Amino acid sequence: MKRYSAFAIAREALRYHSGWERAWRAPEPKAKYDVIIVGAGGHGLATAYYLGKRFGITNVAVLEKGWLGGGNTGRNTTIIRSNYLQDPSAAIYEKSRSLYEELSQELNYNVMFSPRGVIMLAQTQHEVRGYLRTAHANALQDVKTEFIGPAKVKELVPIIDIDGPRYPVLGGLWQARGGTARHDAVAWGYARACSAMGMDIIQKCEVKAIRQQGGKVTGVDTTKGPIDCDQLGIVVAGHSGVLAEMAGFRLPIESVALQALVSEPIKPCMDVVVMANTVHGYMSQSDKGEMVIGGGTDGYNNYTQRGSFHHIEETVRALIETFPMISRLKMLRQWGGIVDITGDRSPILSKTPVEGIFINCGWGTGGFKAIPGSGWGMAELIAKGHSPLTEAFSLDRFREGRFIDESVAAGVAH
Ligand code: FAD
Ligand code: PYC
Repeated sequence: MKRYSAFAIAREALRYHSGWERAWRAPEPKAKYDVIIVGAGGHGLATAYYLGKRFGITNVAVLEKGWLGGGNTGRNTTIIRSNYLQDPSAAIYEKSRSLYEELSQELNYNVMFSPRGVIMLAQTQHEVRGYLRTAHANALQDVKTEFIGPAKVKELVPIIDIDGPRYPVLGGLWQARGGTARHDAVAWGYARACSAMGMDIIQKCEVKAIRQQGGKVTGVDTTKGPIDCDQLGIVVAGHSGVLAEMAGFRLPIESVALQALVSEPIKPCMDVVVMANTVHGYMSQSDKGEMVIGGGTDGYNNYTQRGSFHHIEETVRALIETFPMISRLKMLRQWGGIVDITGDRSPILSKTPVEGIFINCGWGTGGFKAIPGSGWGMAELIAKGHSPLTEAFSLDRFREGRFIDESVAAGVAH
């Protein structure tokens, strides 16, 4: 893989950009791999990357039914933060946030990590108490957050209406090193690095069945034919239940649509990320100037990558209460993704009842921020059979009642 650098740009400028190579290869599948990962979203690609990088396991295929990054990874509002409540969550989300700090250098690919700061607004007394509790927990976990008052919120976000008609801003949970990154670039950067290690990323290759013998996985049947493997990672977000059914077990998970929209581009007006969880909206401004807006999940299970219409109206109406200026903006595009939600709003990173099959899912409305940390831990789980980062997130917790309740930190209305 040729390194991207200022020197490379200058060199290619002089030879009419004829020397750039494909970012990743487009191979046909081999008959067998040591590890197959199903799903070329951020989590699947990061898992493959750290398998190679940390454990030298490179006979790996990542199978993707569509195009890589075309699932939730390329559809989210890119918010990165680690202000969760419980210790196992703080560990994996903060590991992830810290990996984001260096990810562009690590992958030699600009993922445009922008630690511009994230505020979760407190607009009810209940939220004030919840976020104060989180700030105290984060202090013990060495996650840098603080509870700030309304004056400081106004200073950070001049366009906000602190005295909103229904829900005045009472303060907020502020994480100064939270922020955003370019979602496609995260997938593309990991894909390029995986391909450079010799891994095969195979797009338009849908897994249709999972084969096993004597309780152990032996391979998958795909739209490009059968492929054998010793180990299988299922990393398919909203389709996790479908793949689990192929393997013969059930997951405590629901799939629903979550949607987002962007406005026309405007001049810079807000240089932090704001989540207003009581009124069900969150907003940041993209580098192009568009206001990036998201709302709550659909109230019923579905597999549409669109979301229900009334949500657009509700999200915009809610945000206008807190940001009156957006009432004058035209909205340009809207889309949805299928998110995989567990009862305790925490992910599942786990072995499964089938030997050799591992599952990484349940990131729900909040897994973009977790991509590097999840890949780091999941690779260790597959390579070594256990990982301190993933231990608490095993499937057993649902049987044993060890829930990791993150319904406040999840932030998005479910
Ligand atoms: P995906 O990116 O969905 O990848 C799974 C892949 O599996 C897909 O590409 C799919 O095509 C493939 N697949 C499925 N079935 C098969 C099969 N049978 N064979 C082969 N391939 C298959 N998180 C945040 O942290 N911050 C946010 O601001 C944020 N905002 C969001 C806003 C929206 C509108 C949405 C929808 C989500 C948001 N999220 C956010 C959540 C985040 O996007 C997801 O948690 C994360 O992207 C999940 O990544 P993934 O790799 O697990 O899944
Ligand atoms: O998890 O921070 C988050 C988030 C914001 C919008 C959707 N998810």
